[in-house]
Amino acid sequence: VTSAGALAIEEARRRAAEAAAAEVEDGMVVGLGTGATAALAIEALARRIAGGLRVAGIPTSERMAALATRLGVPLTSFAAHRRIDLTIDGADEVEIGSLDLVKGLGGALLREKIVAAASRRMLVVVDEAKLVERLGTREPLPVEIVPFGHEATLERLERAGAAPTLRGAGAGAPFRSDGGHFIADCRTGPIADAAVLEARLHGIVGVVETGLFLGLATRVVVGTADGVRVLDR
Ligand code: A5P
Repeated sequence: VTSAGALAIEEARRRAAEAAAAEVEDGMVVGLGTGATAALAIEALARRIAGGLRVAGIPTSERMAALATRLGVPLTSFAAHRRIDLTIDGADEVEIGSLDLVKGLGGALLREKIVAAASRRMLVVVDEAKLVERLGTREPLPVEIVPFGHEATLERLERAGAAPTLRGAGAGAPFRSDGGHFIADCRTGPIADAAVLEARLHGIVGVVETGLFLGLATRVVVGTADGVRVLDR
């Protein structure tokens, strides 16, 4: 991607992030997603808060908690709220027909999924390049696993046909999530039946969570070169 191309992608993502942040209403508890596009949504939300909007955010990562705090977005937690009114998060892949997602390239999939599952509505903010006909086409599927015994867990993933690579292992210490877990990036190829794969992966001991977000997104806001396209489930 050229720098002009990168700028165009950032602008498209910003359009999506701003359209999503415009859906936040006074008094809401808002789930704050993780990643570059979700960060743009937090920035847009911060501008609305500076203009008088009152909301409280539940962040999906330590990184986004720090960003929100720096921008003056008040934070809350599950200790105070079991339900979240609206979550705005990015995605690595969006399946056009189902609005099912692959998430977790940013390493925050576990908290993201807990927040999404507790949300009345989940708005997903992406640029057009994230749209796919079938999940697993463009990106590996991140699977969060427990460090203890991870060698055995990786073998089980391998035998399940998931072709896992331990994230960061080549660069010395493996990547660790906010929860202290490892992530296995699985080259699944196009996923014919995501629900079956989800059940199979959850059946493997040592697997904490997968990056498959099935039936969770209520709306996908796609930033384009000249505006936004809204996909509803
Ligand atoms: C974080 O764990 C991911 O699920 C992100 O939502 C995803 O990586 C999207 O991030 P970008 O907006 O940076 O592409």
